[in-house]
Amino acid sequence: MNARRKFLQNSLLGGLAVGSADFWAETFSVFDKPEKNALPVVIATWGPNTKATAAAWEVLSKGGRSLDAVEAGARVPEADPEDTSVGYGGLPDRDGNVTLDACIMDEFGNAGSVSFLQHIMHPISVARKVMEKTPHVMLAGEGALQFALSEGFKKENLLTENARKAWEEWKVKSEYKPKINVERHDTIGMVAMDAQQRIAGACTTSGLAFKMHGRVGDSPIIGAGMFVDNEVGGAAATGLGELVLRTLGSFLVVEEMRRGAHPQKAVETAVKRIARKYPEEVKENQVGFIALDKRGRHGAFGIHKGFNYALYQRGENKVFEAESLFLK
Ligand code: SD4
Repeated sequence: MNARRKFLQNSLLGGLAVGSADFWAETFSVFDKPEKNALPVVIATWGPNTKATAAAWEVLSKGGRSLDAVEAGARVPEADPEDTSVGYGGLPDRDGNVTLDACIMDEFGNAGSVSFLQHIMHPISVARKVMEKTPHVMLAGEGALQFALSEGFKKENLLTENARKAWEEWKVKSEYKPKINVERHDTIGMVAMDAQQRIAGACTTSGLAFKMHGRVGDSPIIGAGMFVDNEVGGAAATGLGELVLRTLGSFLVVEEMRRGAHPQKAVETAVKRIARKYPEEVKENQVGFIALDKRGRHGAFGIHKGFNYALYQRGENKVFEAESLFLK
């Protein structure tokens, strides 16, 4: 709905006091008009995900729907055995099980998610089925697996030889302490807006390497690992999920944009919130956010240097280094 129509509707409803701060925030934080040539657009966490943004662009450039684009994009690292943080080839938990988390949202605010899912290469597609075919938002563990099998997904061994070796090496000391530059945080979080200005998001991961069996991170939690509101924009997170879960980071980013913040300011606010609340934990842990607003503007920010992202817009698929809170 464009801003003027919404304004009229709200005036007719008469319930809001015109002129109050709330009224203006609700009505005019809706950025109806995209910037010049800003559509379509897709943004994803981490540089290697240019392959994923290219797959999403395939859909978007043909006039396709953003939901199909983010699903197609997320499936790329899920099937890539070289990607040790997502799907097939993902590093296992401390007992040697590859357990996967994913979520997806469409332009209507529908959401689907799976957590602690094993043996299925494409959790993002299972999450989409949860959204479209069940009355629920999230399925976990055995139940998610049963549902996937009933939908025709194949049961597979996702532990590659390389991942198994890495696990064997880790077992020698069995030390678990997530650290920047040790974990390869390359969970994919993705937000896309299509030519019809529909916004969708996806997030998929094998979670932290060598985590406790049963641990679920931020990535499948709507509002933590990813959030979309088609009136405003979308956001996704990567890094130490516990920090994002406690602050509901992606939701915070979208709400900041609703209040009128540029996506860059919104992601900075979310990172600063985490740093203020958990000053000790942020010294050694990374979190990064990406965001996209209704006008096609984007933002990205990390706690530490080293967070990068892929952006496909105006026909160009590029990797950018994000700025960070700590400069070293
Ligand atoms: C998690 N946020 O499970 C994810 C980890 C991550 O690349 O980003 N890994 O906490």
